[in-house]
Parts: sequence; structure tokens; C-alpha cells
Amino acid sequence: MKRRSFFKLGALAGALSVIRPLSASNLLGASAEGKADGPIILSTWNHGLAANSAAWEILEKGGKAIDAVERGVRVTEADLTNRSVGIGGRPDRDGHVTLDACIMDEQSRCGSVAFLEGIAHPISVARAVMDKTQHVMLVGSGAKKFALEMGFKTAKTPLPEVKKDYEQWRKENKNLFVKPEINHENHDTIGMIAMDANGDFSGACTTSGWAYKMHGRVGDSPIIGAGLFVDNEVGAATATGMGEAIIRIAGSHTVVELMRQGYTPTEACKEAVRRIISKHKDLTNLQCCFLAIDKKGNYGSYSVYSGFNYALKTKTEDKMVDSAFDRNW
Ligand code: SD4
Repeated sequence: MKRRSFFKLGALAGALSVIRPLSASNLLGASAEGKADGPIILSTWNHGLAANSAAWEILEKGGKAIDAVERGVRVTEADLTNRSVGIGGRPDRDGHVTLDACIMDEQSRCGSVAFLEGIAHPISVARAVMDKTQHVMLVGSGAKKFALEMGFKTAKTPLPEVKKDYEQWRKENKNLFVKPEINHENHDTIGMIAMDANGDFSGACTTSGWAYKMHGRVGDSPIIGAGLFVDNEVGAATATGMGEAIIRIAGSHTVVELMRQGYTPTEACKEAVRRIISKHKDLTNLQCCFLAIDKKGNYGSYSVYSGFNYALKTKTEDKMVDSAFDRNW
């Protein structure tokens, strides 16, 4: 990205020079970004509205962002009609529903689970990894064993109607090495980031991942720094879309570090998208989306393709916002 220098020469003592990137607001629809006065929650996609409402119940009482984000994304995990989050999610190509989730708080404490089967609330297992162990990440059967030890209940997956769809897909896709697409049906990870009344940040991200993925595949969503990153000095970011591309640029960490350098949330998300675009020759179906809030309550987003939207909740607003993007589908 081209950078432009602004030199602000104050009439008072000394000259203050601030180097900032080219303002994205010159290039984008203004509605895609804004500033909150007080607590704020942003969540990916339409299911974010219900998740934000649940999270807001905690923030409006002066509660902590970490409790709000966990409570919020649990709503999405509990929705058995959701085919890309929680136990209602679509399976991998071998018929297993494998769940990925992570959570991070204002002290940079974090917890994560990946490749977890048969547990309804992976985000709460991730929280338990953060709160009750010395580790950050547990995967597969180890994550499940831990969840059972912590008293989490098991759930049978895939759900019968999801299994039916899967069996149909198997019939139609004899060549299992065919590249599945991240498309409108299978892209709805929930990533939620929030700032509480104390000005503290937390985030949560949970998904069943890429439908019909290879068995064992883990995406960006449980990877701290890829699907989610929080640094209380700077702000928070989360991602949705093609996890492999997001991991390649350590997406959410990149966005937060760019905000640390003075980029606005939208500018930071846009630069992360630019890096993804520059590193992939084939952009077919390569949708990646970033969402960010900075310490002052400024928020914004950017995606490779059109179609990404997010749910915004503040004291005065409760709505979906269309993201700025690089190109049309
Ligand atoms: C993944 N990032 O597993 C997730 C999927 C997703 O929109 O967010 N799709 O790669």
C-alpha cells in the first residue's frame, strides 16, 4: 500500500510528524466504518445480531468483554439450524463434524480447541483451557477428554438432516480430492470482538470450518493471531473466510499490528486483504474478511469479495453493516 506522510507543524513547541497510511475512507463507503462512544460489539455475518444481543446483556451491566463474547457466540453454537458453527455444522469429507474455537482476553490470556468432536460448546471448552490449564491449545481426542473431565456434555454429530446432505454430497463427489469451495453455504464462522465499559477488549471465534474439508484439517478460527487477536493496548481483530489464506498472513495479528502503527481499523483490514491478494495467483472463491476495533472505539472491516457483512452493537446502534471490499464476486 502507498503511504503518505502528514506533517502537522504545531504553533506550540516543536513539530509533530505523524506518518499514516492513505486514508481508506477516501476509497470506501462511509457506512462500512464508524466510531462507538462506550462499549461495542462486532460479530461476523447475520447470526451476529442474536449473538450480539446476548453479549450486550453483559456489557450493558458493566460486565467484562471476555464474558460477553463467550456468552454471545454460544448463542450461535446452540443454533442447530446453523450449518457452519457448532454441532449443527457440516462434517468433513469422512463424515465427522470437527469443531474449532478460540477465545482471548484483555490480559492476552487465550485458549483454543481444534478438531474437537461431539461437544456442543467448543468456545466454553476453549475458555476452560484458558482458565483451568497452563496450556493455550488442545486438539482432537485430548480436547474431548479434557471437555469430558470438565463436565461438558456430549452430543451426537452430524445431526440426521446434516448427515443426509452429506450422503448426497458423497454420491455427487466420488473424487474426494476435489477442491471444496468456501461459498455462501459454508462460510459462516462467527468471530466476535468487543470492548467493554472499562475499555478492555476480548474476542471469540468458533466454527465447524470448511464443509467437507479433509479429515484432520484445521482452519484459522482456533489459531490465535489468525482467526482472532486481541492486544489491549491496541484493539482487536477477527477473521472469516478461507482459513488457509488467513493463516498464511497471520491475519488478525497483522490487522492489530497495523492498527498499532496508526492504521484505522478499515485501513488495517484493507492492507491485510491486499497481502492475501498479492500472495495468491488464483483468487477464485478466495473470500477472506477482517473485522477490527481500535482502542478509541473506531471500527471497520474489509473483505476480498463483496457480500461480507457484520453485526454492530453499541449503546445507540444494533444493525448489520455491509463491509467494504476489493472486488465483486
Ligand atoms: C475456516 N475460516 O475454517 C473458517 C471458515 C469460515 O467463512 O470462516 N468461513 O477456514
